[in-house]
Amino acid sequence: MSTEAETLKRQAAARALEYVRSGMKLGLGTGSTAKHFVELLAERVGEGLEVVGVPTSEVTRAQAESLNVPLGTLDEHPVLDLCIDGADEIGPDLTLIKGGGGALLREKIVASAAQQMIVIADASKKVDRLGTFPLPIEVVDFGVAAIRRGIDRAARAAGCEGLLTLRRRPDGHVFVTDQGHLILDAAYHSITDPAALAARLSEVPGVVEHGLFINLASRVILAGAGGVSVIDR
Ligand code: ABF
Repeated sequence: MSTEAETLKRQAAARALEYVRSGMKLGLGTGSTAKHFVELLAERVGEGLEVVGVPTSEVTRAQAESLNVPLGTLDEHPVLDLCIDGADEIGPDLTLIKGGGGALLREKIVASAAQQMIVIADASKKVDRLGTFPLPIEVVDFGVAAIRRGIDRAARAAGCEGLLTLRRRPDGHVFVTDQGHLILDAAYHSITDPAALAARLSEVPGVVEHGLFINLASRVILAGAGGVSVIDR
């Protein structure tokens, strides 16, 4: 990732910090943009800001712990004030594809528990139609061949067709999520009706969660060459 892209991500993260107030309970996202946010948040905590973070992944937990950001669990804080997270694609109506980092299940649970979800991203993530980024689908580790067939049927009913690839780690081992599941990345290329696809996928036995986030993000902060913009749903 280029230095310019990292600068943009940090700018988006810095703007999101403006919405954080002392006393808030915060969902902490996963990914390189969310990582910038946690770093900047930690600086403010060092200056006296009082917040409790609920991380969306073990990676974010480790980062926040190492920076002395106070953490809690969703069981302790089932209602969060704000969740700040990145995204892989941001489409019309702030519908998202998430899960490129493999944390979609916890990300969706945490975002759903928050009164507001703010997405931070560089402007390249904004698209007119979702689907160029493969849609991550988290599945259980049982009967994966049958689950694949179920996903294919469900996707076709929603007008989508594409190859499902079992996600692997860079070392070749199968990628296992923080919750012990597998991820199939679906190359649909163009998702014309995200809500229909989301509903169909959720009905497939063995699908734990999918990376379509619908009606969850209420605000997107995008940083691009022309500056930072805020889009509200
Ligand atoms: C998480 O991080 C994910 O849901 C999404 O897959 C990813 C975005 O990563 P980055 O900020 O590194 O582009 O929020």
